[in-house]
Amino acid sequence: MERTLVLLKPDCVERRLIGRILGRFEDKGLNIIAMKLIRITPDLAKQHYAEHVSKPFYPGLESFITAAPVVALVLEGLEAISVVRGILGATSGLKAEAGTIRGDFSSSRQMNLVHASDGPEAAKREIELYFQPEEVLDYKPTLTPWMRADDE
Ligand code: FUP
Repeated sequence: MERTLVLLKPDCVERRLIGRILGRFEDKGLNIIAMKLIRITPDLAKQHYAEHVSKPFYPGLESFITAAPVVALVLEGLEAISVVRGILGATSGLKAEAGTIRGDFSSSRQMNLVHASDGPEAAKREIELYFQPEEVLDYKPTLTPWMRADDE
């Protein structure tokens, strides 16, 4: 099982898309094992986007990500990191395929609605950035035997 950090960004919250986007992850069979509504501070934004801080687009990205609350959550599932990135689609909503979240709901590179970790190291770092260990809940939903075979 893998875990990944997902953010429903300010555009997702402001556009009242939280429920529909969470529904896509639930429909897929991913488990929500942590979740909260928070306001990202400039300091947290710089930590989250450390690799982008020196890039020309960073000031606009920071203004955007701090402009309204976000929903931070941890999703767990088989190959969750790549599965969730697939559900999101390409970074730009203009390039993302129809059927993906960004392909269906976004026409922007910056306002692309959802963030998800891009690999195991990023997932570990980002989950620790947003959640205390006790906020991440270990449980096995009762539907699990109807979502995949025991040996998968
Ligand atoms: P992703 O991994 O899909 O979230 O995308 P990146 O790590 O490449 O980019 C991080 C965020 O920066 C994305 F949400 C979009 C934003 N971005 C811009 O706003 N302008 C750019 O030119 C590139 C990325």
